Amino acid sequence: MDKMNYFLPLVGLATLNGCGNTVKKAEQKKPLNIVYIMTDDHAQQTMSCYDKRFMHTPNLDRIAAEGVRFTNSFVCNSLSGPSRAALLTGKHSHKNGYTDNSHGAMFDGEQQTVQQLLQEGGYQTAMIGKWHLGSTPTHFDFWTILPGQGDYYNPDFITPEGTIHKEGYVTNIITDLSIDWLRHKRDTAKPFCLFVHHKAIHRNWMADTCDLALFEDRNFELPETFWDDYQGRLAAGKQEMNIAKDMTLIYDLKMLDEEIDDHYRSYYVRNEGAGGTYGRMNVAQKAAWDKHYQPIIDQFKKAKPTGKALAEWKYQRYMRDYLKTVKSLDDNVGHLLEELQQEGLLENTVVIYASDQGFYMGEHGWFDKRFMYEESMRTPLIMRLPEGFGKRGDIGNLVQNIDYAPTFLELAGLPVPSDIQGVSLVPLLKGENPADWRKSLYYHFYEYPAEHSVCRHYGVRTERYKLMHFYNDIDTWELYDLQQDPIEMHNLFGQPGMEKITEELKAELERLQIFYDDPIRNLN
Ligand code: SGN
Ligand code: CA
Repeated sequence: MDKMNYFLPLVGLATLNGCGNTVKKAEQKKPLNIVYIMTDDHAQQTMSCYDKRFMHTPNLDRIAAEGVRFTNSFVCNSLSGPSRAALLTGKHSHKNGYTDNSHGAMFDGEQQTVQQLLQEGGYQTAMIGKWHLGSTPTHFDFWTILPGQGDYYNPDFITPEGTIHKEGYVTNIITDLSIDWLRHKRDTAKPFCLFVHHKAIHRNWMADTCDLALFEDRNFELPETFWDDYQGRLAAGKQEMNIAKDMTLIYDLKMLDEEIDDHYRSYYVRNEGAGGTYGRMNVAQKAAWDKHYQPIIDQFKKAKPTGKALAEWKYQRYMRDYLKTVKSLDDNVGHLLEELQQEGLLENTVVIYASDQGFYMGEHGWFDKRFMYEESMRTPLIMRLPEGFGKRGDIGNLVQNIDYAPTFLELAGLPVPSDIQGVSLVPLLKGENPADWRKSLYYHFYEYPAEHSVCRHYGVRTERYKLMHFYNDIDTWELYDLQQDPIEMHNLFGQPGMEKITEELKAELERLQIFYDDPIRNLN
């Protein structure tokens, strides 16, 4: 690809040539910057540019309106660390070595990464926010990261100089740190790639105190699959991420009371170390929190819902807390866009917004992610594009998070090494429709046995079908026709009439496993 295609002309600049004549630097181009904003567990159902049912997200919508919205954007392994490793390497989990979040997992930062290639190509690189890869970040000129999952309130951050503590709400702080880096810390002579990685909207969905009152008057319709009984889907029935059964009253839903039982209570109330999500708040924050939640706790104790009523009550509380947390995120994305605009950076910066994976907002009765089913294999992906990129509106091609690294490299005018497994999205951003674009995606989830008990599985997704194989302590296959059954309730595997498509999809799955060189394959 000709790198000059993606660089913007520097207008009106004049210089002296070797003979002392003034020449217009018509050929000189201004390199593109990249701002990659990633949230955690952000369901595209709760972005109004994707889905208008729940809330309005004007700032996220602005990114899509001034650029593109990918309507078929997926991850390769729906979990934080693996998704981040895929982002940084452009490779599937088995190739970058980071297959799950299990305790002690360490990303090998010595391997080839996109930030390393950008840095070697003259870019400044910065990483701010959730890192979640165990090891110390490599090849960033600047980094300030949350330890592990980080905290919503008064978070600590790890920096090359040691751990620092910040008072306040994490989404505001990550935005402030990013703006501070843009304004004061970067070398303005160089192009940059800034990774802004939010903690929000991760469990336990804690909003900023200023947003607590939002959505309290709303009653959300239950998703049509809320009461799913998982018939014909063994692995789906074994999970432990069910709102009715597994969502906790204190830790998840903030019903802090002596009479309420919750084995996760200490994760909420302890006041030292990471994770005491309520316990680590300061006096003013706790006062605002209690003022909001105490009347809800009182009401809950009075009503004492049980059975189906309790499940529905939990769903409403979950939705409200989650959406409040998104509100702050959307506001902060707005602040960052404003900053880029005011600094005159928007004209040569590509702003990308994605999540580390999708999330269940009650579909199949669930919260969390992990499964290759649509809600969690999908991830939002929108990009604000400067002039010079022809495409606006929707892009429907099948894309995956392994494609981000090669996209960044091509935006920077740098070559894409042949061992990168993803494909640059730049041709799509230019409005091209490459005839040889991929027709299927590969997925592999490994973290089992583990929290939420989602069995290991791999699979293939084409535009119309999905074939999944759950393996390890079970051996089951699932097949969906996404055109007929977009909510994936009818497992067609083994049904009469499905023989031919099953055979084709199995062949395609094997082709992908060989193509991507996954050592775990052919498990029949
Ligand atoms: C934590 C959460 C889980 C979540 C994982 C992975 N439990 O362990 O609910 O699935 O993170 O999430 S909690 O009790 O600590 O909230 S990921 O996005 O980081 O992969
Ligand atoms: Ca996540």
